[in-house]
Amino acid sequence: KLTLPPIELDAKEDALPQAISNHLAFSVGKDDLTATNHDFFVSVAHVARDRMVGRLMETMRHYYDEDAKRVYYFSLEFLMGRALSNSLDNLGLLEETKKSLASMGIDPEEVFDSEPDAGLGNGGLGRLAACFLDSMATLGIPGYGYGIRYEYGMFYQRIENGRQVESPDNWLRYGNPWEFPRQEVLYPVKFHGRVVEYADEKGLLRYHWVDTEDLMAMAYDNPIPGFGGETVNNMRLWSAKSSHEFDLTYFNEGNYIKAVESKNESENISKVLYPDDSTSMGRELRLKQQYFFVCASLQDILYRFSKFHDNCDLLPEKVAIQLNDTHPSIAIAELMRLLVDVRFIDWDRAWKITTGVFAYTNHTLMPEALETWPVELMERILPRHLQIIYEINRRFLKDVMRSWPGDNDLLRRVSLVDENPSGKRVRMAHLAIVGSHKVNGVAELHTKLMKETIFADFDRIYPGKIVNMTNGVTPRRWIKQANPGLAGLITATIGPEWVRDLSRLREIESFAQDPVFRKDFAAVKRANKECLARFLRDRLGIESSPDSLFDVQIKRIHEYKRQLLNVLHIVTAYSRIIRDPAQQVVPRTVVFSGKAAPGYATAKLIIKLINDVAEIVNHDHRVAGRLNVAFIPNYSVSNAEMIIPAADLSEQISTAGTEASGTGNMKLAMNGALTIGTLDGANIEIRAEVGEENIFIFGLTADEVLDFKRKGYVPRSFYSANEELRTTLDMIGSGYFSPDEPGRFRGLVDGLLTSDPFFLLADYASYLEAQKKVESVFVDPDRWIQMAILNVARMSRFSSDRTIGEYAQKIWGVSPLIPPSRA
Ligand code: DL6
Repeated sequence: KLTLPPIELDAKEDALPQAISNHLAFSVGKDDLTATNHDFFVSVAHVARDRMVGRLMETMRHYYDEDAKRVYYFSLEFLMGRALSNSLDNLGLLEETKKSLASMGIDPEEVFDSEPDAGLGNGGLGRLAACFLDSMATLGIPGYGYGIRYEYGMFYQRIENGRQVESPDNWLRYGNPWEFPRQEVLYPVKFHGRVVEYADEKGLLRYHWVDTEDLMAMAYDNPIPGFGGETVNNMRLWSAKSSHEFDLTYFNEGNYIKAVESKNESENISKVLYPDDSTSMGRELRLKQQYFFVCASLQDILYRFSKFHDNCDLLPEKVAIQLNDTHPSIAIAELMRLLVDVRFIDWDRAWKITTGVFAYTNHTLMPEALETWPVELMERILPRHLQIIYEINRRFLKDVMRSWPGDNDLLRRVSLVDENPSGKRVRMAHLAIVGSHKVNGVAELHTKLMKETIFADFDRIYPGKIVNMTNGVTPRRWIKQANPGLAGLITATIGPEWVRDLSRLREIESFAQDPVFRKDFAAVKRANKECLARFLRDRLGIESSPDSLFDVQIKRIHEYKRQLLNVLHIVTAYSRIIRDPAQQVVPRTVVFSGKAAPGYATAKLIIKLINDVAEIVNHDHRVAGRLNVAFIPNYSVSNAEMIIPAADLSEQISTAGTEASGTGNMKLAMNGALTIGTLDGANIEIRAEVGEENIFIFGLTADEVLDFKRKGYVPRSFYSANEELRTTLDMIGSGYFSPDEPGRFRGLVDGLLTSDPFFLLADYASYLEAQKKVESVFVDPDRWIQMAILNVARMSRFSSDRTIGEYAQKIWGVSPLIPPSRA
């Protein structure tokens, strides 16, 4: 038993400048003469981390003392963004820190802005994981994040000559003051090799995975403070380390490059995040990444479990693992391997344990995003896992056969192996469904469609297994931090409790009628718009009036999200102006931001089109500044935090039935933007909450889209029947916006006229109608503000605290556990 002085947990206000100054000297090695803003960021981050460590330890100790059931969120992506102001705010130190920095003559905003975003995710799925970590810590749920510490996160996007140019995101270049490297938390991970069968002493058949190529996974811990700082949870990210520094044979021959080659190769596994969230690329390195983090995480979890328990049957009582999409679903085969091959538990018992532990979240219905792995690839990289998957499949199909005798078509459809003539493939979603006790969609419509379409067979086989967990976002980051003006107004009006309990937001509903509150609300929005207008002017050279309607579409660039439909509206509005420049128009600033997957040519062409249209429209004197188009490069968490509070209109215009949920729609509405959207994803639930009179809905429903697909869709008929649509498409297709290369967008337009898989032409007229309605309301500022206030007041359902509460109760079977000293 050691006797150590207690850790000093609480900062005294006057101690902060001293602590910052100390870290500047002792952690960074600088003084005031040489320190940069980034040096101050590192110093303040260390101060914040110091305040978290004791609480982290206390939280972990409490989980041990209570032998708590833990939740492990397995995700290949955590899109955390910046951590400094979030951590300080959650610890209750933000204002004091700002004051301390200011008292030292340092601009706090510059310090916060010098933190690089932790962009370890593509978009919605990764950011959801980050919101969930915040909510688990805030609610006091024993939740751990497990993922990969990519050396390079989501690529950096520049726009050159209107086109997307990617460069690597070297976010760790200047180190990462938040993480604790755990050199001693190191697990072996095996690949390749072969499987040897042998009989144990009782004559039972056993399996050895031998002649493998091994590497090591090393842990980096990142504290996750909940709001109020009572609970500090942990996110553990793995980095690949070679199991041997260099090959001595080559080294001794003097061939130094060759000697470290294999080290470099194995460390490549955690090098870079795959920058595509819409297709499954089936690349070897990606499968290796998946297995790498899953294998290390399961060893870690079993190690923690085994400190207190030697009976693995108890695992489902103590461990819940949530699979964030199918990306980590190889974990199901790996846990079976650990139980059957390493712990010698018989198959049926092992299977009961495994299915009791895992649950799987599906995030997309798009067939091209559903992961499948070539059997040949899996056999080469994970030969034992392939055998296990075959055995899971054999038993599963036997059960199905018993209930549906003779239905061979059903067997073929639900099999874990797709017997494709071009090569067999393992269907990871099927593995995830069969190996989990619960499967969830992320919005009501999405879950319904999962049950009726892609997973209809499984819904029949396992009634009740597929459930809905509508997504949410954390109000700490997406209101309190991103929009301090609005947060301050809400707190001044109803008190501070809403930050932890978003249902309290309802209380501002009655203030929608209060002229003073309305004025204050409008002033907050105005200030945010001025700030964005300054950014557009200073960074992009675009002059936009804060009086104009700020119309925002910020998300990944994808055909199904229909940025192109937005462009059709812009071009129509533009051609209306140039036809009659003297007419009255509602001034509009249309803002786009988003990245295209580097290999997604059409999405990249859409970016080029947006920029080409912007170039012409913004400089046409007839427009006279009444219509502006801006593409903000490098969409990221930080950029979202700046854009969202300034938005008047939120574009959520995906083809009905394609967007699983959306979370940007929630962030924007919470910040008082009105939604123009289709009946897709969570838009439907947003409409139900805010009321249909406070949202602009248009377009085909998911059923109507299906109907069109069944009966045949002729996009050209919409072109022929609508003169404005014809003018718009002809302008784009004939090179009006691309005089240097008139045929640049011909293919894009022809695609719409001939196939239009996302029904832009079918929805064009009703989209324009909805936009007209938007303008008719916007010219009545009082009415607009009232609607915006009602949106904010009625968005409480979309807090990720509510979502996590539902997961905890209905899937994980865990409850909050606050350390006694902080309860
Ligand atoms: O569930 C989070 C988020 C949803 O809100 C989006 O609608 C959905 O597109 C997104 N999916 C992905 C990648 N999908 N896969 N695989 O980010 O998830």
